[in-house]
Amino acid sequence: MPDLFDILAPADPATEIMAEGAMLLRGAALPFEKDLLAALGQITSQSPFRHMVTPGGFTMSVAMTNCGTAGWITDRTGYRYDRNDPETGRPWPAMPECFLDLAVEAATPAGYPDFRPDACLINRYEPGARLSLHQDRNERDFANPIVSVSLGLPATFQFGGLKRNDPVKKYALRHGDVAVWGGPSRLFYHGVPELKDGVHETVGRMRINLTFRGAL
Ligand code: MD6
Ligand code: FE
Repeated sequence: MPDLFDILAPADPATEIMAEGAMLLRGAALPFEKDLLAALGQITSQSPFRHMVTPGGFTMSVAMTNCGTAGWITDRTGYRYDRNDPETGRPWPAMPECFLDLAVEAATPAGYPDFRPDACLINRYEPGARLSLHQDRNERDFANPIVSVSLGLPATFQFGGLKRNDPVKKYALRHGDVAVWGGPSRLFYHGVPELKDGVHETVGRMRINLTFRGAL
């Protein structure tokens, strides 16, 4: 028989609500850690991390690659999804099964059981790298959420609102945390301030972020 505390408490103590439609699942990627890191090595041996250039001409401090049917890219002509890696001229590496399994397993309790990502943008932060406040709006259908997996060094996640100037909340994202993000908060501004230096015992001197999207 549940007591009053069980009824009032969140269903899972490892779950935090960031906003309507946005949820943080602490440690949800930990059971997948070994498989994810092995698959990541396979991906980056085919499509290595690279520092892309923004349409404004700035080289990003975060290094990126992709897997899946489409990959997110930026160059002097703009931001977009492309089926091919512009560095190799070949299709992006396929989405590994463990990536897809984790994305579906995280999206389901967050309220998006039908999410099937076709793209995964992979971000590598070395100490000092940052991602300024932005919206994710290059995807075709905003009905799809984004599933975002943190591995390696911890980072601060800034999470604002629909307007660039809306106040931001801050969340510490640690190894294994998964943020699922959609519905009314799908277009909220967010960013990652400068990564602090450190060494993670399995990932090393970096943070890796996997963001799964429905791009096409
Ligand atoms: C990062 N993430 O965590 C960058 N975008 O390194 C993102 O830009 C992001 O985490 C959309 C939804 C979730 C995210
Ligand atoms: Fe983003």
